Amino acid sequence: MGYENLIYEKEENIALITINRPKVLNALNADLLRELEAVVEEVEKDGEVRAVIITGAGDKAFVAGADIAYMSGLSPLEAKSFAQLGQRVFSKVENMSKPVIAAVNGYALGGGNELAMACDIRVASDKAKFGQPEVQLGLIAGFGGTQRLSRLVNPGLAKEILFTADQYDAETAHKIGLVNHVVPGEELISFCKGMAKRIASRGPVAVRLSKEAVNQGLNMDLDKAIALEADLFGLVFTTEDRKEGIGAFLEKRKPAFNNK
Ligand code: DAK
Repeated sequence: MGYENLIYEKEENIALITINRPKVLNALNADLLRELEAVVEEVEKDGEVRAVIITGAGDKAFVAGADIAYMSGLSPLEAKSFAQLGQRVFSKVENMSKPVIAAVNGYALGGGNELAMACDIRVASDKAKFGQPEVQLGLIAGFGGTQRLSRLVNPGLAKEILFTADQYDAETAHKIGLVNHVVPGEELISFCKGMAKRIASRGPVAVRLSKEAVNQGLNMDLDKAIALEADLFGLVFTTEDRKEGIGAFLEKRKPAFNNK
């Protein structure tokens, strides 16, 4: 399928999705969100893809938030369905069976930070800036930000970020645990591709079940989450990939996983 607001590329078993509205710093409107939903569904169905990278077009922004001009024309009911659309799409990103890396190449504000937080792993360019400026517009975060932020960084920091609308540089975002790594801007995509390739070389079912264990476990009591891990551990023992991975180790060769 062709996309107008994003670029979809596939390099071997890595999918690269580039949010592409650079004139408005890749701000999110409903058309873009619908395309993001469609590409996520396309990637999810594609058995060849083992890892996904999401980034922004240009060197200035990952995503500078929801499109303020677009939002200004919405009725309350339209605003509700826009928030529901964003929440649905970001949940799809979060719950994809494949790992998703956000390559944060610049501003990640409001909905942009919320998109990055819906990804599994965040890597920032040293020029990236993070923040939730909604209160400056008289809004609150509408795409899951209040919840994902307070789970990722401590609740006090999340509240400070949400209440002040301050912008945070990449080093600070790293220090508080919002991003995993900070790399020079020109190395961002190659760094993320390197990580995606390492992930893609591991047992795909095991990677998928690891993601499921973390995501589902975070919403459970520890006892139930540990029980879920045991169930998934049992499940992974039924796979051909488990036989291949252990066999390859014992035979001192590289595993050739087949995602079964
Ligand atoms: N929306 C629309 N256009 C944007 C934009 C945005 N979020 N961010 C930037 N642009 C546009 C600018 O208007 C400008 O357009 P032209 O004037 O050239 O036509 C162009 O991109 C370049 O921006 P600047 O000229 O401003 O560039 P600077 O380098 O001077 O500044 C900046 C960069 C990122 C600091 C600045 O652009 C900025 O502050 N942008 C807005 C950041 C922001 O407040 N983002 C929105 C956060 S609120 C909800 C659903 C969702 C949400 C909430 C509720 N419900 C429906 C309930 C989420 C809301 C948000 O994400």
